[in-house]
Amino acid sequence: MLIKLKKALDVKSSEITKKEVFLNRRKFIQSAAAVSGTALLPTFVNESFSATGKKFRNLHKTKYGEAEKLTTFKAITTYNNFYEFGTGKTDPAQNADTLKPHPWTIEVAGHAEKSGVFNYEDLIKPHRLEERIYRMRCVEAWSMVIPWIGVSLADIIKRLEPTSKAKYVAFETLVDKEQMPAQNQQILPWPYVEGLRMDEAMNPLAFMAVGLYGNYLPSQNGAPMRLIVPWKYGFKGIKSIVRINFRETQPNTTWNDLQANEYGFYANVNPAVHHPRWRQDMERRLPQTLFSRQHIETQLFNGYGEQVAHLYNGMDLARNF
Ligand SMILES: Nc1nc2c(c(=O)[nH]1)N[C@H]1C(S)=C(S)[C@@H](COP(=O)(O)O)O[C@H]1N2
Ligand SMILES: [Mo]
Repeated sequence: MLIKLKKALDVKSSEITKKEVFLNRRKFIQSAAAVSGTALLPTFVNESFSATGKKFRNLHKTKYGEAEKLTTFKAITTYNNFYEFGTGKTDPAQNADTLKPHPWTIEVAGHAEKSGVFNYEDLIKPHRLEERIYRMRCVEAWSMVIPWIGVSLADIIKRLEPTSKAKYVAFETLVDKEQMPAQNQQILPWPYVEGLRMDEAMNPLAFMAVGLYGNYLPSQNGAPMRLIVPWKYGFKGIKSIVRINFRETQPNTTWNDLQANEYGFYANVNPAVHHPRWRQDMERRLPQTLFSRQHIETQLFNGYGEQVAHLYNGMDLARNF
């Protein structure tokens, strides 16, 4: 049976008066301990993952993005979309210090052999830690080049052993009004949810980021772990993930639920398919200055077509946008 993780975590110590609440909390702690202690998770110790605020060590450099000019750390960490902390671009950097990314647990549910509640360290640690420089393109027509640290999403998924029934994988962000104050407002339906078709999730480019510029993810960028799908618009890159659910049917996604005619499930970067309210064939590469507007042409699949175009063979991308 899967534990209602959020219920247990939402309980403030001042509210733990009823025996029932106390027992639920105990149950959660025990089950989390049971999962993290079992043999299914190799207890491979990699100090580079210890959550002490130290820089990552043993980083595997990859070929991804070698020739790219990086966006500044300042722009990457002060111009954000993370509506759980407000809708303004500078709100996340100003407000996200209420997030407590350590300790962190992730519930794995649905059609997989290894379901249950995982500690963040147990989910991430067994995998090779890589640096990958990816171009990121927001649906609002700005873009950045970000040196992410993280692990291959396919590696994580393989270890969770999805069954043949798993055709999609869905992700959910934390819901906690104290850690994410803008969740007190009905800006979006919470939790923020996203998903991928299984073959998209297994593509070698799909990545679970845990850091950037050699350090842990700043909270405003989705600590402690967030999805990176560089050939899709930024909103697919769901932040601060607490749940991974292997499904037989296509999951709901936040922006598609909200405005289906503007935001599709696939959300592949496509200069030929415009958003109803603005064009998608150009983008502003951040940071912009007065002297350099940095307007550049948007590329199909954000320039990653060679690696991902085959996933959409035979699909009409203007219909499946
Ligand atoms: N939980 C959550 N994830 C989210 C969002 C959000 O509002 N909430 N915004 C998305 C959008 S629209 C973009 S462009 C990227 C921005 O990521 P960045 O701030 O790290 O550049 O995060 C995505 N992930
Ligand atoms: Mo976005």
